[in-house]
Amino acid sequence: MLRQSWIPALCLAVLSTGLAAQTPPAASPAPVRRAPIYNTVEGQTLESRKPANPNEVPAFREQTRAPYHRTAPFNVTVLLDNMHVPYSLAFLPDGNILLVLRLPGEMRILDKSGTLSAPLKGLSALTSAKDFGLLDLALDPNFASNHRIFFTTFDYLPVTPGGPPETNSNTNVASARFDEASGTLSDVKVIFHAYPYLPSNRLGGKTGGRIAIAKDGSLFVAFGDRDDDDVPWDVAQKLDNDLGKVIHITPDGAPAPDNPFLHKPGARPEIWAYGLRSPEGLTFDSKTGTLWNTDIGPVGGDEINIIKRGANYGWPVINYGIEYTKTTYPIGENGIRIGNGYTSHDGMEQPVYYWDPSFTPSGLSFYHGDLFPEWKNSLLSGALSGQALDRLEIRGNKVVAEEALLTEFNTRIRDVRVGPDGAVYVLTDSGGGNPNPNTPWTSKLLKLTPKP
Ligand SMILES: [Ca+2]
Repeated sequence: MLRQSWIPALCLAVLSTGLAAQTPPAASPAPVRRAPIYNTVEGQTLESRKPANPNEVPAFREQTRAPYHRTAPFNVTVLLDNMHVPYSLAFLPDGNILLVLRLPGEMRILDKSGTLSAPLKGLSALTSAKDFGLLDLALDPNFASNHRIFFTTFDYLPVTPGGPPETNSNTNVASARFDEASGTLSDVKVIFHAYPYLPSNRLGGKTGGRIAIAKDGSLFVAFGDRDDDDVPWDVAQKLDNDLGKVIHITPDGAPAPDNPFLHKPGARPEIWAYGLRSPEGLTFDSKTGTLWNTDIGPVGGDEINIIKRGANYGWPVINYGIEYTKTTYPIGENGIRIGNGYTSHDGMEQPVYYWDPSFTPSGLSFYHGDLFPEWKNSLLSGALSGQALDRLEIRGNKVVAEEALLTEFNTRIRDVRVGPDGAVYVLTDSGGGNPNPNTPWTSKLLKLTPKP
């Protein structure tokens, strides 16, 4: 596969103007972190590295290390370059793209000619005295008539000498009316605050925030467990909070009427599913209505799950893999196991698939487009540490083949979306998890189309 060499001159010329408000710092280039070497021998496992814990046995044959399958080469067009941390996008009915930049929390329009707008006004109602960032974005299924958008936000703390100010926050779900003709946002409001609010030292990590909208307009949103301590905490197993959960709410932010724990004493009524660690991908298969999720686990335990009503996905009681190196543990040659080392337990769901060792899956889309016939029924997952767009062929809700794409870019991939034209749009992420003035801004929006 060859990266297409031409980049529309107009696009780049406009980009340098459009991103003027996001002036990149003068930073020395970061060392290139190469993508892992994936095995590309047809039929052999794509993953060639050693498992994190060689003693673990998957629950079924297709649960990990799928065989590689090559599909046809394609063209890659760089639509945007030199961005900081783009996070998500949505395709508007008029053919433009609404783009979200995570920090400093901007939405911009990329129009059909390749012109990127200035940041949309109207979000100041959410920022008040705090700094904030944006995460995912989704259009109401009836956007063409009601112009409603949904997005997730979080407050963040700029790195300041003398320590951060105290604040309490968590991931939020917000809505707004977006008028395409004037490019303005109005009626901007938070419709849901994830519970509990957390002290500042727990902000920034495992925000989750991915949104999947059902055909009835209700929202499923995933939140991470926000844990940044040495010892995994068990909030994901408790129903009195929204951490490590998928919630299900109406467009107004109320618990959906079919939620499983509406009448359970002590349980949050918005919870749909629980036991997740750091869910970074959430998408519907538009044909089957199946809700797919990627959950970043410990080393060798990154998961793909099918999210079901009321189900428990096990974290941190069960998981494949070993914990990230923590200084408070006695660290053996192979690290330490999770909890008591269980990978299965009654009443807890097995992942459909797990990557071993780490892949750090991110944004997720299901492919049913017409441009890539070979990709039909594939789950497309971004990968941060895996530095790939992973194509996972799904048959009977099992992964039967895998193909790591875009590895030649040697960069983290944050999100993937299938356009109305059947092309695949990919956001790369050079920015790391938190604002870092020394990180070069080289994130891109890529468009994948078949070779003619
Ligand atoms: Ca799990």
